[in-house]
Amino acid sequence: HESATHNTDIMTITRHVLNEQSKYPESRGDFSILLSHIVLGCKFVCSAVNKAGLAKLIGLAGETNVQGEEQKKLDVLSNEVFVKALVSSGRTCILVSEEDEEAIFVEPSKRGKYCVVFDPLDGSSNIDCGVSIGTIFGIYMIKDGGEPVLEDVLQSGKHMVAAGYCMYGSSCTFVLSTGSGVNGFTLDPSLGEFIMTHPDIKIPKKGKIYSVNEGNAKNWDGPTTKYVEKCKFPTDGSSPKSLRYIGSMVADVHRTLLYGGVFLYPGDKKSPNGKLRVLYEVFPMSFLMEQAGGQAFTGKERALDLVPKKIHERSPIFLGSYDDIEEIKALYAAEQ
Ligand code: AHM
Ligand code: MG
Repeated sequence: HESATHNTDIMTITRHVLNEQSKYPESRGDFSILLSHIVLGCKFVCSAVNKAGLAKLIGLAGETNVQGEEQKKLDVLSNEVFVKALVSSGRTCILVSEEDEEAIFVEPSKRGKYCVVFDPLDGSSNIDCGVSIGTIFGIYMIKDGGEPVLEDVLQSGKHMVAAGYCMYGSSCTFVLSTGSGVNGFTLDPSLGEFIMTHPDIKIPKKGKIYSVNEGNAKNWDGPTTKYVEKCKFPTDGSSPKSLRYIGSMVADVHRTLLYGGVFLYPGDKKSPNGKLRVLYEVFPMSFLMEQAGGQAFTGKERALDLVPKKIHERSPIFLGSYDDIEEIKALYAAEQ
């Protein structure tokens, strides 16, 4: 008989993905193998982040990343771990990392059919004060039999086959979509396994929270300014929304997914394309939002329709609850 106090039927992330893949008779387990290498990278980063203060892993590594920012040692370490884990999976052919200026083409003997775009450690300015940070990734597949070319990753986000993130917070949480809904898993440190804790995540249709760096307000465009004004001074009799902004995309998006509301990083006069990177920040989060029943919008179009021209391209992004994003879309439409 079932144990009264313990859940004895444990749904690990590996078991979940194997279950999902078994729906496709042509599946040869390549995706499960790829994902287990991504999960390994996340477990490593989780453990490194937890020890950051102790092990003196934080601090500058004496290098700058491609965007010219000072790079923390943990960023370098995380990037190395992910690149090595992905290459050694034997299932990848092109890797795009926030930390590497050029795309990495995997040597032919280790190639597989997947392309992985990722930010190994996003929100790194938060490391030193112990605020949640995360890894974000998206996965594309190359055309059958073809030589991998950069165009394989310069595709719109709707062509991703999977996307997810891992948040290194008060617990380590892995959120994944393979295109049929969104599921959340929490690392059980004693088992070293991610266990399903948030099955079939759906974002509330409308939320009570907005999340934005309001310090940029003086340079915002009309629709963004009007929307945030509406959040604070609603004219339809509803209550004002609460503001929550961590400044760590994974944490801000994770809260938005679970509690509802909107996360925005708009373009402004100083940075017309905003700050967040299309391939490994905007696309994976937009993919997850849509899969959870929400929406993601660039100010011009559905975010997943965007076709990037460069691997480190940026785009404004508005994502979250379906109804809240409808309001933002209406404000942009009224500008036309
Ligand atoms: P990073 O890739 O250099 O860590 O920057 C990305 C981060 C996101 O996690 C977050 O949403 C954003 O930058 C916050 O930016 P700002 O400090 O301008 O509000
Ligand atoms: Mg980043």
